[in-house]
Amino acid sequence: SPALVLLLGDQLSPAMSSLRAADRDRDVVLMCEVADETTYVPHHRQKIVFLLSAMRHFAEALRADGWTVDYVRLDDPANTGSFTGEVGRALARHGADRLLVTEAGEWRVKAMIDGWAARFGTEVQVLPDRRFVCPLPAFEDWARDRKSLRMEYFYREMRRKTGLLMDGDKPAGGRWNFDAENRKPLTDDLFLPERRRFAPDAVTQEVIDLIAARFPEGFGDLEGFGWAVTRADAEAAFEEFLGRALARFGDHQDAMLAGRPFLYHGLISAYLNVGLLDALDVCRRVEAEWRAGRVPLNAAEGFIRQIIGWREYVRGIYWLKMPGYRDENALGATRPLPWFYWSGDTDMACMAEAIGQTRRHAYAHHIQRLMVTGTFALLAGIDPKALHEWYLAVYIDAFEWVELPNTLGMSQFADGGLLGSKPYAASGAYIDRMSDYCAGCRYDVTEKTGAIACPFNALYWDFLARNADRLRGNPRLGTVYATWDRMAEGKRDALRESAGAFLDRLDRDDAGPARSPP
Ligand code: FAD
Ligand code: DLZ
Ligand code: SF4
Repeated sequence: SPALVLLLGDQLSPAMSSLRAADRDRDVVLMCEVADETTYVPHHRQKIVFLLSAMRHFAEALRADGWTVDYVRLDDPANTGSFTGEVGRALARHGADRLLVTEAGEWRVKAMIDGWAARFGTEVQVLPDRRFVCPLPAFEDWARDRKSLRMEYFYREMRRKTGLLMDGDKPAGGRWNFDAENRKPLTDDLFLPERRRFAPDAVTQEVIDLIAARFPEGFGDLEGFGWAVTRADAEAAFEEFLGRALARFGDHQDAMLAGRPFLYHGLISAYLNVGLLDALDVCRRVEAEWRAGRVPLNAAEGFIRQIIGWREYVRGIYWLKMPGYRDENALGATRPLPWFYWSGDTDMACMAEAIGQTRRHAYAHHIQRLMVTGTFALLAGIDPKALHEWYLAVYIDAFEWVELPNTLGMSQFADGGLLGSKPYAASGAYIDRMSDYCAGCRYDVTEKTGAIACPFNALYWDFLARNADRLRGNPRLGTVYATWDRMAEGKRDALRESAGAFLDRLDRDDAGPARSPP
């Protein structure tokens, strides 16, 4: 009898270990669109369309390659709506006595899979996900007995292991990290590459219609969907990035410009995360651009560090620390997520830009996520779990293994400093330095208190004062606490009053008729 090969929606690569272990002439591949996966957070509708359309295209590619694919559609009347229900039905349908699956990317799904052998009385073979440079057991070895799990040291090991940007056993250019060169702001008159939009084909259009009908009030625009949904198009998108944007990626990695959502970023996280692009391959091609003299080293190094450094590292942290990790709340933050995170309706120009483009494109680049929506939530004391569910919902690339450590750890310091050595707290001055947002804002970034003062300014000091017991001992915050202590008492009071008034207004605006996520 055949084995059933379950292929999850973020496993769309012919290199999956489950496919490698299967027999194309005998076994059946199961792919299923299930209601539970489309609703465990209120996903951006473009994210659902991207996943389902990429799944449908990949199923066709597998069939063309000789596989038997059993594909269950979301609107199939017999669809039970869950992975467990669909695996149960398919095992019976095919008389399969064995299930093959590559390990899931999310704890929630892993927990389901762990229950299947007993539930179905079937052999369940869970295979490692080989799409990553660092296997999970190797990460555990690295983390064991280490007091501090800093990304930088992990990254150097990954450089040595892959040989990327290495000259013998030395880092190319004599340094591991060129981040100090990557903090240049941008001006609007610089050349900005146009980014290609992939117009929906008939398959994608059918999914768009399905999702529009099913989630009429769902979060996020559907018009303008332009993501690649096949390997070939994801390749084309990456080629375009190599040729037109990579050279400036490093210099302007942290910059932000109003009305320019993409700048010199890769726009490839979603493709990497679902298997349309391969992480190591992408890094090798970026290295080749540098070796050929077409892009500077700080661009190639910065990009490669994000992938073999941060991306691999956060995955390791996720599996090391789950399931307890998602409940951590080291700063005891409890404020509900403000409604404007969903609506975009706020008079803070930086927040309106970041949230507005998120609604339009299911995309914001790293500094917008970290230093705008993330920093605001940190300063305002937003419940990290509510914020986590927002980030998991709204971005095209959001899967819990990568999103949760970035949100809870890097951005909110809710893990007490496992990921970052200090909280990413900053006043409006940071945003003003790195963007052109403040010029178009009703608030004045240079004012510290009062009705027109930039809210980030007073919130910044209020955050430090509120969390002094927890943060004062942090050596990297020594000088800011010294500044706070030296401040005249009247000035300190005025800052805290200003912050208090802002937060009261925020709570009042949100206290109207009960609002739940779309
Ligand atoms: P580029 O700027 O072009 O970077 C290149 C690649 O590096 C990305 O495609 C991505 O694969 C990788 N990368 C960069 N930074 C990180 C990082 N911090 N962690 C892991 N990989 C990284 N990334 C996701 O893929 N999914 C998420 O759900 C996600 N949630 C985030 C939530 C918060 C609060 C923050 C601060 C960051 C989050 N990131 C997430 C990381 C990062 O913001 C995105 O990977 C990046 O913005 C994707 O756009 P890009 O492809 O244009 O990236
Ligand atoms: C995100 C998502 C969505 C929206 N829909 C599906 C789906 O219908 N079928 C599917 O197999 N996967 C979907 N996914 C991705 C899964 O949630 C993701 O593969 C797992 O959570 C990773 O463990
Ligand atoms: Fe954001 Fe403050 Fe600048 Fe307005 S003034 S855009 S709120 S940082």
